[in-house]
Amino acid sequence: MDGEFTGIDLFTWATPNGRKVSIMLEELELPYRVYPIDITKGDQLNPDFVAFSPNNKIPAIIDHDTGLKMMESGAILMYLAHKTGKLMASVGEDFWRQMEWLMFQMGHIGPMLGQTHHFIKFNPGKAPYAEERYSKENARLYQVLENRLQDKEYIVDEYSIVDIATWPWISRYEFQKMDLNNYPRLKRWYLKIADRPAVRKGYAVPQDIPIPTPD
Ligand SMILES: N[C@@H](CCC(=O)N[C@@H](CS)C(=O)NCC(=O)O)C(=O)O
Repeated sequence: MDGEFTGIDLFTWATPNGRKVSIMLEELELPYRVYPIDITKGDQLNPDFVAFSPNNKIPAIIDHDTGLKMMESGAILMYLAHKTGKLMASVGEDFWRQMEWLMFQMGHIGPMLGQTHHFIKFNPGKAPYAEERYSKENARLYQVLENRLQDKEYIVDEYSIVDIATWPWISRYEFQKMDLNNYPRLKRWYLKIADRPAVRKGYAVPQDIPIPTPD
């Protein structure tokens, strides 16, 4: 049973941060088991989960191969890339460029777009100042990515953990009331990644919801 399984246990929900890790596991073709943590019902506060995810958020993993238990999606992506030697450059300029854009995702794209979801999608009309602030910031961040993709297929040249970390947040463009047609390079990047079989499989964890497709 547990003693024989040497893959990864993934504790997740159908959100951008959760999908980063299921997409990564699909890309790497690592064996994994899914444990849905329903954050709408408070599963993330269960002490058994908080024991290895002390910020009580998904995603988190347990690697039965190494015994490592870990929270924070960016750290998990780096761990899995390091474990397999895939989807992250080895130390050198490309590696640091990937770290730069991974930190940009973790520090800006995730937290700011998360606030857009909170105020614009789930609580419209309650806080006009916050709606204006986060929709402007959302558009500004889309433009940063649009500029970055001007002469690049992926955010840091090769497809990497940076794209995997960023893509699920852009897949929520409808929640953010953003029109991808105003960002043609970002739209091209989005559609190209959406077409990857591993992305389609990882997106469907833990619930099979269709990937949004812009007109
Ligand atoms: N920086 C964390 C953020 C994780 C996060 O915000 N997870 C959300 C879902 S996307 C969550 O678990 N929310 C539950 C809660 O806030 O109680 C990461 O990237 O893993």
